[in-house]
Amino acid sequence: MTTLMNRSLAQADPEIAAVIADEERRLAYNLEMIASENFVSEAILEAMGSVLTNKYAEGYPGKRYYGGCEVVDVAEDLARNRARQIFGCEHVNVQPHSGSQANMAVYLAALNYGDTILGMNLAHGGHLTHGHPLNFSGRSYKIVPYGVTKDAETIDYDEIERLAHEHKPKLVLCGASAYSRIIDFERIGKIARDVGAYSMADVAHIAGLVAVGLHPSPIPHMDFVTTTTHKTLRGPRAGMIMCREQFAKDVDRAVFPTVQGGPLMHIVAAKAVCFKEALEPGFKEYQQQVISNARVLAEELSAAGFRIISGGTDNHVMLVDVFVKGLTGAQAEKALERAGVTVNKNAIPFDTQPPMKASGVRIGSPALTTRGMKEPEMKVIAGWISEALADPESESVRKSVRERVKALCERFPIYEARLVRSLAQTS
Ligand code: DSN
Repeated sequence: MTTLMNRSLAQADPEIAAVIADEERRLAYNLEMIASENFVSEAILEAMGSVLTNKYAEGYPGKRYYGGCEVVDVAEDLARNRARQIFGCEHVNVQPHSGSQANMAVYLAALNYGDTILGMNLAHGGHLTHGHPLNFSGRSYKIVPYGVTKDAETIDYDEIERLAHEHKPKLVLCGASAYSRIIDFERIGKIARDVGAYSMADVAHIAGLVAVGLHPSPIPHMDFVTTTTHKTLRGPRAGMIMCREQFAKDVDRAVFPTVQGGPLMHIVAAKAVCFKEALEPGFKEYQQQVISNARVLAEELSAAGFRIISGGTDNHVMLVDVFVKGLTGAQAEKALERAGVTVNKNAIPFDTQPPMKASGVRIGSPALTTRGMKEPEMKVIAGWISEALADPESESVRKSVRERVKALCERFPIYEARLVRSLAQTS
């Protein structure tokens, strides 16, 4: 007998089933090049869609406020132990629902409202939660922003040092959402120590590279390290905090009960799966390919006349100045979207355009690399980007690039079985 409890999604809610089928189709036939996005494995999707979503588990393994937590305790311990093994950190909290909540918990653990934070300016590639005036961080703390140099467009470490001595912040923050160069965590950690400040790195973008040693680790140099788990780390959409043992209790208390209530145990379990995948040899090969693909893309776009901020990339992301070709970032984003290439408009350092227009687009290689694309595909795609942006209003150019994008996507399928199933259910 069919009841409220045993129907398929297509039977229970055809509208949402159609949304999911549409999204599966969008992912399958477009080139996902948003630097902060990726595709999780089938195993991670399975963990996220599991019965663990039903469990309340406020507290931590062995010390919960609810009965019946003996099973989910195993999942959280697996996640914590694997994260420690990957990153070599002393303490880890795997409960933050997001990067934003991970950062909020660190601020609450380390600071009082009104304290001074030295953080990277969003307009120069920083993070929203590192002190943007409209974000809780900018509203709760006194923010002193630092940025990149005008000539090299790389982090101005001398400025950080000068500002740290001038403002005596209580926390020095680093980590970026649109920065393509290696970050010198050692130097920033030392600057923080020299002025008696705590230090924190948000490695959300580069966590996967750090996990396999392809970007220097912040762990030895920073008091706190936060990350999301869904970007290069390729796990579920969520956050995590690592810290020195001396801060463990304060961080745990800040996550629960200060910022969050019950953890999302299905997501915690999915993080454990993500970390297990990150410990496998294929994960390092994947990250190496992410970097190689980004490098080739940057070289090809540069050869096509675009300006790559800082001249290139050492990681998975690049910031491309499209204003040199007479387009705003918003126009470029739209033209590429219509041609089947998904990117986001992004301010470039010292941008002359307002944020909703911007002079650049941010492009990343993690998701395409997950599909199995390599250097030859990057060269072809760079050519298509250039073609689509050379004549952004042309319907024939858009159509021609769109068709080639679709054909390439068909050669590198993603979530194929899901797509076939949901198309069958919703057609
Ligand atoms: N919003 C995320 C990004 O796209 O990079 C993190 O700030």
